[in-house]
Amino acid sequence: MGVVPMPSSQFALTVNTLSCLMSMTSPKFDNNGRTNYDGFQVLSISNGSPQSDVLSIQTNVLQQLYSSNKLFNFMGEGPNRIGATDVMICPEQADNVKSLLSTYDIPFTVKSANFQQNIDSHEEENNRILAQSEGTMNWMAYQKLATIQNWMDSMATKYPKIVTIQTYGSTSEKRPMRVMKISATGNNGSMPIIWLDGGIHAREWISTATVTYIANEIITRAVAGDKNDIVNKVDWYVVPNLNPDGYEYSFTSDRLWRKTRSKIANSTCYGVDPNRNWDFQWGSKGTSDNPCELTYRGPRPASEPEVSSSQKYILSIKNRIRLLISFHSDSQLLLLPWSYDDVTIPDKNDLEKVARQGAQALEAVNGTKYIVGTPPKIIYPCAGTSTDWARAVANVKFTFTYELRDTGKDKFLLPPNQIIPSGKETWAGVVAMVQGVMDFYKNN
Ligand code: 0X9
Ligand code: ZN
Repeated sequence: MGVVPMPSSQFALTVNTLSCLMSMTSPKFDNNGRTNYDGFQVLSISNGSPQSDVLSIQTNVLQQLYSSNKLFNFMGEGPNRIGATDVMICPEQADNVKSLLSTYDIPFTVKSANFQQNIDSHEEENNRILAQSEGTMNWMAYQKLATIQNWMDSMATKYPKIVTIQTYGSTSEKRPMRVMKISATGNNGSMPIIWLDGGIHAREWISTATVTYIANEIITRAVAGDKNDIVNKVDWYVVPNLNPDGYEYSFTSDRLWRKTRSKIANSTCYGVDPNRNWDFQWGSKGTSDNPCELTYRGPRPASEPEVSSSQKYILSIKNRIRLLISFHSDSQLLLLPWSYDDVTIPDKNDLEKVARQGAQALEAVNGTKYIVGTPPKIIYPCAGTSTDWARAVANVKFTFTYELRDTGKDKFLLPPNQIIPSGKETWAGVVAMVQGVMDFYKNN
């Protein structure tokens, strides 16, 4: 393929002159006040082969389009190093962007000609299944926040010796921050802790669904008197919704909402990326200072009550935490520190061994493949993440991030019939990781 030289300054001008009449930062609303993506297109832009000139030009073009933000909103968080990058374009700019990509020989396909239709059919399917269960918890569909909260309470009521719920903070919109503690030996505060959290990013519904699936597995086993070490030799601390305001908002108002819902001073935009807001390496690579962007880091480290209360709570139990896993989607990755920059941790081999055991056990269930590595190497650097903070500040040696299903087909609109298969395989992956970590501490 012919290599088109990259006229950077000239190109920047081209990008700046493009804009959406209704930009992503002031989106359209339907009659019910919900954000509407009618006519928005999704393009899937192939990433080419690493090292090729085409890739660097493409990365450059994408980077500039991305930082001009008003143009379109990435379905992901920016150019990925793997697979394809999905971008969303407002109707007014679709032709312009497509011809720009063609000019630079960047291959793309139109993945959706009207993204609102994809959202609508995903929602109709989920609502149809939800209607059959009338607010009772199950893993056939993505559950509303209230259903998840009620389920947590009902587990604690039913199995008070095993399950306890603690509220450790409250959100910008005054929702409780809640952790479910599961302890087969009775929550006496002496066992090593496995920490799992989901829903940091609101729209990544499969993360919350998978985390509750796993919690349910543990409870079921504990109730049945399972004698396995993963039930009896550890306590599980599970936060299904680390960003409850955002989760609720993604159900009621904007299916693609990612951030918290805090009000930002001097801005019309809301919310902070809670996975850029933790107080370690805050504000460095892969973070934005623009409140209207998806990766807005916030006005200061741990500005979000969701993050500051989680930090405080994790610090209060840090000496017992042996393994901390944050769940996101998508791309099927199992990530280890550091994410803030391409810096190698000294005990990389220990973490990689555990991650590989996890990925292998996960794959053995349904054949689903996960890539193990660090964010800067396989996706992009990003600073202020939960798992970097837990490792650096809370001194937890084993911290990991799962990017769950899929590899790009449906992304955040993952069909509900994948919740159980995802739950089953991820549970197997987590069990293998807990065993790996327990083996490590037995021998060290
Ligand atoms: O950008 C992110 O925050 C994560 N990807 S996502 O598509 N779910 O938004 C990647 C974060 C990876 N790193 C750590 N959490 N440490
Ligand atoms: Zn995420």
